Amino acid sequence: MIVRTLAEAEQSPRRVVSRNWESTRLLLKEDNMGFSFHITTFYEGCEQEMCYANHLESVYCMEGEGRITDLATGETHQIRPGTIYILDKHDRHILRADTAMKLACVFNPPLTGKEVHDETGAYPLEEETAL
Ligand code: 9YT
Repeated sequence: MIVRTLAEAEQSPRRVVSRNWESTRLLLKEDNMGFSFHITTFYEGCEQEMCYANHLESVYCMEGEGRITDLATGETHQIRPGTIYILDKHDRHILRADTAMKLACVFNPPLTGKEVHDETGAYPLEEETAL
């Protein structure tokens, strides 16, 4: 069994800070669960294009409001607490945070913890990542 707290993980390298967001990776590949689990904050006003070509991702909104645009269809969906979006087709999308949004994210395969978005908005798989 593994027990940890967000507060302690935030004080460790599991917390990564990017330009538009920060994320604490509570579960990573090294934990051997087959998925990773993250608490991610997208900062107010930010707009980020992403396409996880190598991963499936589910994102549950706990706090804040924003919008997600599916770039395949042009459709935009409102995101608010209680909404989950599920990128089951490696969907290329833009996330906009109208207020700071606190999100719980699950990735399959799990992230290793070293990932930052590449130029396509994806996270390369470990094998493809030059360290
Ligand atoms: C909402 C979203 O795409 N989150 C991605 C996870 C986060 N950026 C992380 O932990 O890398």
